Amino acid sequence: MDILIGLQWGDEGKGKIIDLIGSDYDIIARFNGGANAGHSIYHEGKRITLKLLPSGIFYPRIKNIIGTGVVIDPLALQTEVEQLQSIISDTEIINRILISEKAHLVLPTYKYWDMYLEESSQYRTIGTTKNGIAPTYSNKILRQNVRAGDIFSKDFETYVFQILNKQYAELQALGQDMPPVQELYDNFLKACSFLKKLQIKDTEIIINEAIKNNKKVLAEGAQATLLDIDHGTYPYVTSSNTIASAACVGLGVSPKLIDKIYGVTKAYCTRVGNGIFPTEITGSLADELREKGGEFGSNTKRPRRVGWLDLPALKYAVMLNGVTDLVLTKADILNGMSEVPICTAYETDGETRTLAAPTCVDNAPKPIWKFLDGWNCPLGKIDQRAQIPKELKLFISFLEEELNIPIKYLSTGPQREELIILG
Ligand code: 2SA
Ligand code: MG
Repeated sequence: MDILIGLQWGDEGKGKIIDLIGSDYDIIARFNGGANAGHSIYHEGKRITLKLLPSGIFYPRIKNIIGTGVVIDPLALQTEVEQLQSIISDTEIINRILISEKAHLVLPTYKYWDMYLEESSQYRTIGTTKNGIAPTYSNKILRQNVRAGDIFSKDFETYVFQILNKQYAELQALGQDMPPVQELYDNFLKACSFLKKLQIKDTEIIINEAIKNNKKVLAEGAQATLLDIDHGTYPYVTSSNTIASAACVGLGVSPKLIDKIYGVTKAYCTRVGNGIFPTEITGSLADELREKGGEFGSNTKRPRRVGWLDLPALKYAVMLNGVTDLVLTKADILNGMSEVPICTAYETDGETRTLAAPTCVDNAPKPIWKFLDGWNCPLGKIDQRAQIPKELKLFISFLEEELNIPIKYLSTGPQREELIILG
């Protein structure tokens, strides 16, 4: 099994890369996160953002698995599938989706918990996507939640009714605004009936059997390394493990069976939501970069914070994930700059570190900068290694030396064909 993950704070262009390399695979499987993801793909000239569906959904022969580690909002999944069916006029996509019977479901009250936690002054404001992700994983750990396979059980409706009413009363007591509980309950059950049309299976066995039969499986990460609940910039993280090793847990595959680990990084950095961002820039330069790069939340439309490439954090991400194949995206957005800044080290209290997690909130590290010459060549028009401008070649070789791995793919624009294979 191969794994593809983001090396920064998300939105590195994972969807595009999976869409491109995906045709080689028999199974593409999501292993973490939920409808908080926003993987953008250009399909037949249209930009489509996937939230819960794996990025292999457009290939008729690929099985798309929503694995055990994912939290599934039945309403969000129904909306996503139905919208996609209407956009691409392909009713067959439903047959390509498999769901782990062990994947946890997002109850409608969890979104309101998410809102409450974000908006109440007693709690930290993380800047979540308000999809109920943290409350779902919390209730999973508390062993109070329901899973996809439970929708067939005779007690399901009774249990959901009880848990919804209990949580609803708690939220009401806290003053949270919500639609009537009966409406939440009815809509949730309707969406669960829709789930029954999909294949809810023991996906870990399906994946392992496929690997045994020499089928190719790709695990598709959502969010990214620096948002990992354990290794990211806690508490400003998502509530799942996002790093490559989480694919083994989230899909039920032994670490012995992992081959390639694709790591995707942009040529600069973005982050959406709060938390430390050592290389962040603000003002008109930031606005320009944000506009040029289309750096707005794929689903929430939130403006993303922007900054320069952060090598100490990127080295940390490469180390945590054991990246074998590096993918560089969005170098085209930096086109036309006279020089390109890169943070090569952090200085904190007189100590300099070239490999570090950006975790220190009170005492933010001071970036040490290196400036490389910029390039000026519309990259979307080139399709061969030899045509890459020499300044970008130097940028690439600088990164390869620092990270000690080759860059395998250079993405030169958002479209599927805008990509150069370097290695
Ligand atoms: P959550 O909703 O509990 O997972 O939020 C916790 C933090 O994780 C961040 N997060 C994300 N960061 C980048 N992209 C994400 N997906 C969408 C996208 C987001 C969107 O691709 O654009 O539409 O805004 C994503 N999902 C979660 C989040 O910002 C919090 O910092
Ligand atoms: Mg995204």
